[in-house]
Amino acid sequence: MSAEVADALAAGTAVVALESTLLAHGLPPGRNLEVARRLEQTVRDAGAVPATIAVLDGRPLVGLSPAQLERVCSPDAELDKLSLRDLGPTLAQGRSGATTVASTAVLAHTAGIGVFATGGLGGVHLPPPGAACTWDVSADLGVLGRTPILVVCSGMKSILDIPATLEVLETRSVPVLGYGVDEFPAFYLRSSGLPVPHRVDDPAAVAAAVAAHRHFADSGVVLANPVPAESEMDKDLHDRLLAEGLELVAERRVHGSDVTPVLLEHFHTASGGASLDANEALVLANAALAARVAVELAR
Ligand code: PSU
Ligand code: MN
Repeated sequence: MSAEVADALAAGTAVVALESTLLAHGLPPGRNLEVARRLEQTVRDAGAVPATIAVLDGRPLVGLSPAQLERVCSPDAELDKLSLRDLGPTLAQGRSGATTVASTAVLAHTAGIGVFATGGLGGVHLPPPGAACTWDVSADLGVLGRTPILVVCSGMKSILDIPATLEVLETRSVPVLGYGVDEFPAFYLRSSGLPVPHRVDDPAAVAAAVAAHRHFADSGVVLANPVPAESEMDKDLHDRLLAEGLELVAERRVHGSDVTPVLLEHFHTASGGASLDANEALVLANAALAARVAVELAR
């Protein structure tokens, strides 16, 4: 743990965990460092301490120095994408990697952090054309079922089967809250057309729901915050790029942990920057909201 994060936790100050896969594998080099710095600043501006999480040279780090943040965002770092299953082998072998929602949630909780901001949750993948079922279900869901942490996100990525993912979250007893909305968001789009199970309208209401849930269960809570309206992608463009992206994944036989980065990359290169703007705007909004909720919870 960085000294700053350790001091904040000891003093009971609000802390917000941030993940590194969205930086290293979800955004292009250059832009990622800018976003990483703005995310940390956004958390500070709202009165909380940011704790970006990654693994460098076999050490799990909670809270990065400016140089470590640069390394995570550098194209030369060639960081692995670490889900929870990869953490043990990577630490034991002294390797480096960026952490997903699953591994970040566990490291954050182990450190004593209860709030975490990201872009989009992993979930149940849509089968590429021609495939019936790939069994590609993100480890994010299993981890949220047994890790008491609040994840602030813009729903799950729209490249996923959203109704199926919501069903799995229900099975795992993970409460899903919609922030100021009645319809569940879909990452690049403000609505998936599906209703949110519970609507909340301010940070205090979120904190109250999280605290009440804690009396009964050790599962996580999802707070779904839609992309700001001015940064939402055009729905037709979105649907076209998604169909193309799924074809591409099937043609190139991409599978496993490469699917999400390949689909996001296709959106970013083929949308003329629109998906990048949306992705950046939504993670920043989620970091700001996470910090406000963390401040409420720390009261
Ligand atoms: N949010 C983003 N971009 C991302 C991710 C989230 O805006 O790249 C990452 C998270 O780390 C999440 C991962 O855990 O995508 C999901 O990967 P998979 O589908 O392989 O589980
Ligand atoms: Mn997967």
